[in-house]
Amino acid sequence: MWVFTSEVHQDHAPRTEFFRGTLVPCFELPLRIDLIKAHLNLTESMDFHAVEPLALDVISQIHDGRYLEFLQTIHPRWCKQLEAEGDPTDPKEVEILPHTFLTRHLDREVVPTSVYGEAGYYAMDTASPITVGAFAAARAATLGAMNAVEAVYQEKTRNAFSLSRPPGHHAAHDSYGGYCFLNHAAIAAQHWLNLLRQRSTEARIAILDVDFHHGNGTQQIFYQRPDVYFASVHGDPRWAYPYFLGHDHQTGRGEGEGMNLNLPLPAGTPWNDYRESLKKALQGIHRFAPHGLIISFGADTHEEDPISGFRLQTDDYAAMGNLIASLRLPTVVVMEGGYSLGILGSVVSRFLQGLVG
Ligand code: OKP
Ligand code: ZN
Repeated sequence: MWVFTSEVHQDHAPRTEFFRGTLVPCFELPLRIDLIKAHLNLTESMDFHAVEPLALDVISQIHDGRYLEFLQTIHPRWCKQLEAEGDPTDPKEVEILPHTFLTRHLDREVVPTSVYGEAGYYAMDTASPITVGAFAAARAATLGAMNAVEAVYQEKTRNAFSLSRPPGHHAAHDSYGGYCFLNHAAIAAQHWLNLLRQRSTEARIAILDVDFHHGNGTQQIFYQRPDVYFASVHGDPRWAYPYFLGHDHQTGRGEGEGMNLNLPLPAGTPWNDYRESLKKALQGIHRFAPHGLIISFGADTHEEDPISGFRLQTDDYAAMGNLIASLRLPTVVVMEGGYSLGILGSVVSRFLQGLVG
C-alpha cells in the first residue's frame, strides 16, 4: 500500500464550529492525521511516498470557477472587511463561519457583494470554518489523491492511500460544508478518467463512500454522468447529517440514471447489518465494471465516534477492507472523516491491511 501525505494540512487548524446550537471546539483537527500517520508508520506494508506536484487544472472540471475564486480569496477579503469595521483581529485567528444562507427556489441567484453574504451563498452549514490556511490544505489533500491515482494508473502499486485533511466528500460543484472545500475523491476520479481516455474511449470509475455521512458533494457532482458510479452506505439523512441528500430514491438522472446507489441505515447499525448493505454496494460496482475504484473512507462508522451513530468495532474494519478487496480493482483510498482520536489510527490501519490482504 502506497501512502501519500503532506504537512500542509497543519496550516488549517480551526478552533470552533457550530454544533447543537453553540460554538464548540472543532472535531476536524490536525491531530487526526498525525495520529493516523504515527500508526501507519508502525504498520507493515505501508510505503510512504513523497507527494509530487501535478497540474491542477482538473479541479476546474469538477468545481465552478467563481467558487474556486471564492475559496482562494475570501479569507483576506473577509479580514479586510473586519478591519474596515474596526475589528483588528489578527488574520491568523480569523475563522469564517457564515450565518445566512441561500434561499431555495430562486429564479436567479445573485452573489452578494458583502463577504458575509458571499460566504453564506457558497456554504451549506455552520460547521466548516474557513481559516487562513484552509484552501492551501484542501489543495494539498487534492494533490495527494491525484498522486495516489497516478501511482495506481502507472501500475506502480495496486492500492494507494491519500492520508489528508480537510475531507472532501461534502464539497459539491459550487458549495462547501461538512469541513470540506474541495472534493478530492471526485477530482481524483476525473483525473483517473482523463488518464484512461488517453489510451481508450472506454473509461469508467466507481466511487464507494463508506464514511458515516452521505457524500452529498460527490453524489451531486456525478448525478447526471454515466462514467462515474457512486455508491454510499451511510446514516439515513432523515436523522443524520447532511440531512438533505442520501435517500435511496436518489438513483441518478438522465445519462446518470442508475449510476447512484444510496444505502441509508438506521441509528445504531452494527457491522453485521452494515456488511449486508456494503455487499449490495459492491454488487452495484461489480455490475458497472469500472476500470478503477476510489474509496471515500471515514472512520466515523465506529461506535466511539463522537458525532456519528453506527456501532462498528475496531476489528470490523479489517473485514470491511477484505470484503472490498474482493472486487479485485485497482484502488485509491481517500481519507474523509473519523473523529474519535482514541481509535482513529488503529481503525485506518486495520482497514488498509484488510484491503491489501
Ligand atoms: C464530515 B465528514 C450536526 C453537526 C454535523 C458536520 C459533520 C461533518 C462530517 N449537528 N457536523 O463526513 O466526516
Ligand atoms: Zn463523516
